[in-house]
Amino acid sequence: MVLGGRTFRWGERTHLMGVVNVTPDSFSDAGKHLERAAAVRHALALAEAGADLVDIGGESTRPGAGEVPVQVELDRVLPVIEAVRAQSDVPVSVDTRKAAVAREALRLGAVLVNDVSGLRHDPALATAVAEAGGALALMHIQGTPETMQVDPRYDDVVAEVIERLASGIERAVAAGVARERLWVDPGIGFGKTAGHNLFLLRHLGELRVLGAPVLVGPSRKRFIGVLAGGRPPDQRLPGTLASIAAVAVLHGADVVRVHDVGEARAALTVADAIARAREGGDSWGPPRP
Ligand code: HH2
Repeated sequence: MVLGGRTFRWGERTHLMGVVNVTPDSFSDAGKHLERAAAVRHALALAEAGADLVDIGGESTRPGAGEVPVQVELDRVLPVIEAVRAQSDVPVSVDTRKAAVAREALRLGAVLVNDVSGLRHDPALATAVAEAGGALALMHIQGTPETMQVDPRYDDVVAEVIERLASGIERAVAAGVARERLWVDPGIGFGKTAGHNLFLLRHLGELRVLGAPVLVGPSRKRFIGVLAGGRPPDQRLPGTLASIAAVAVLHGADVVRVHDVGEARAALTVADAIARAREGGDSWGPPRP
């Protein structure tokens, strides 16, 4: 798939989406990049470190977070998108649930809209993407960020996530988004217990029935801190790298959304090579079937 002038060859390797939070309250890097220049510097550094695209967001969706007014979100993300587009050819995605923000971001050159509500928050978002000919990542969430971690329950987490993503795909296509420009994401940490997250990561490959590239974002999330005995977000890099390497070897993800791009790139180079190793030689080839 060609996105923002770059070709993404699915199956060849795990691609990297670098996280740029222009927010005062994100769970992992609160306020570090709220200032415009800092956010732009950070995005350019992620591109330099090997990000295949950078995901710029102006609303935290951490557990318990409330909604940010449209104008505030626009004021946070648009100048950053504009500056990154002017200074780099790295493709830009916008992390938003709102059609108004998506529309303006696409107008300024963003090529993908990353909607953590999977079109549940603002159905007009699909139309905005369709009109711009953009790509759309649909993420699964149970509930809303405000309440999602209260008591998440599923009978069959993998099947229910797939079913909801499938209905999101149909709604996006009905609104005019090209099917081949849709990505899916199981929404690690969005209305899920640690057990649900681990099971989804283990079974990520099953999302392939949806016929769309699979994006996943375990980076620095709470379940990693819990497994490591209660580490805070800034000490969750080793666990994050283990999670994306595991997913790469299991052939689960086409794109991983990470905060630490350079480290993730180094880890995935090894994990991708293991996943593609061929017997009796120094080479590795296409992924095993
Ligand atoms: N996770 C977060 C935000 N956006 N988008 C997708 N597609 N998948 C994810 O797993 C995902 C996402 C949460 O991480 P972060 O942006 O660092 O935190 P916050 O929402 O607090 O800004």
